Amino acid sequence: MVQERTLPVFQTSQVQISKEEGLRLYEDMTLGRFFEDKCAEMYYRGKMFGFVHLYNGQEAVSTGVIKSLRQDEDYVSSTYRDHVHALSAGVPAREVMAELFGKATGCSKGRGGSMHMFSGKHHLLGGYAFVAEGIPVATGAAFQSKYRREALGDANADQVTACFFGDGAANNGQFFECLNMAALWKLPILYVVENNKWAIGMAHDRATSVPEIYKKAAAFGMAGVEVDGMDVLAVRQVAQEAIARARAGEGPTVIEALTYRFRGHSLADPDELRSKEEKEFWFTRDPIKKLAAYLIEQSLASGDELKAIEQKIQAEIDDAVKFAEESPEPDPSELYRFIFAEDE
Ligand SMILES: Cc1ncc(C[n+]2csc(CCOP(=O)(O)OP(=O)(O)O)c2C)c(N)n1
Ligand SMILES: [Mg+2]
Repeated sequence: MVQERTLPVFQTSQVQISKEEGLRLYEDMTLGRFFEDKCAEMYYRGKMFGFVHLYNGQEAVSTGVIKSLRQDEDYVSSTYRDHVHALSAGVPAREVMAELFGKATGCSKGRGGSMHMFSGKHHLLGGYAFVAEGIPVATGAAFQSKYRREALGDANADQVTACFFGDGAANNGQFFECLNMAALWKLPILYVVENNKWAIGMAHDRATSVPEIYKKAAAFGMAGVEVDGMDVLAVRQVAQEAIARARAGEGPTVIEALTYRFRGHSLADPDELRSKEEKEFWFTRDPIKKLAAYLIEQSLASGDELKAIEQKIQAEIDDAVKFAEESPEPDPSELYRFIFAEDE
């Protein structure tokens, strides 16, 4: 039997969820899953270049947090595993797929690729290829909201920032430096650690002295919570509480979501280091199946309704691939555009 950290128990009776909200969460997670599966297919068919890191298995974290934010107002920052965060934040599948194909219609104008999704319109601050690189950027975004509200008197500047990163990133210096500043200045930010147990081939428990990352928040006098990252309702619950705290000026939260990636580190990884038993343990906790079972059991949705959502999403993804394929390459004469910010 594999030694797994005990997942915190979440009583679904604690949540009241409407049918509409349940289906919205299901749709967003399905979009993330199907999108990534299509990426794998396109990558192996030679349509994408460079490293591509997929998010399969972790969907409950993106959906549970980002769908609790205000779309296009609150801020999101990500890592190189960023396609699904971009989709949850509202970036159209067409633009994410076109970015992966390196096309001019991509959300980063084809300049970024898989690891650098960006959208000013959707307040997506970027995917970042350097481990922990997004943490200071997100902390700065949270600082500007607070500065505009308190120093410049802009009452509308109550945006919250959600900063996503992995367990490996939580051993980097930026994590500790930013936690210190965020707590000191009571910044409106959620540090969402997606603890999927591995940093490429380094097991989390072998790389850190205190594996419970959420406990590190206490050293800064900050709220820290652990959550079952395979349960979207649990993630949503802790995210809503943390967002409410942040918006009320009560400061930041570290959310450690215990989760697992169902595929290798990147599509170039043969994934030979993780044991079969460990993978099985987590596959049985598939967050999408879990939500589907809950919706059906609570009579919030029928199997047919869920199937209809899946078909709609599949059509959206097929359309995204067609759009990406038919889109133009960036014009070489525009090579130096978008290096510095411009209006559009
Ligand atoms: C500063 C830096 N050091 C090393 C790397 C190489 N690297 C890429 S991904 C990765 C593992 C990070 O793992 P984690 O933060 O747990 O995220 P996950 O891949 O599990 O989502 C490493 C070491 C890098 N990209 N940036
Ligand atoms: Mg990891």
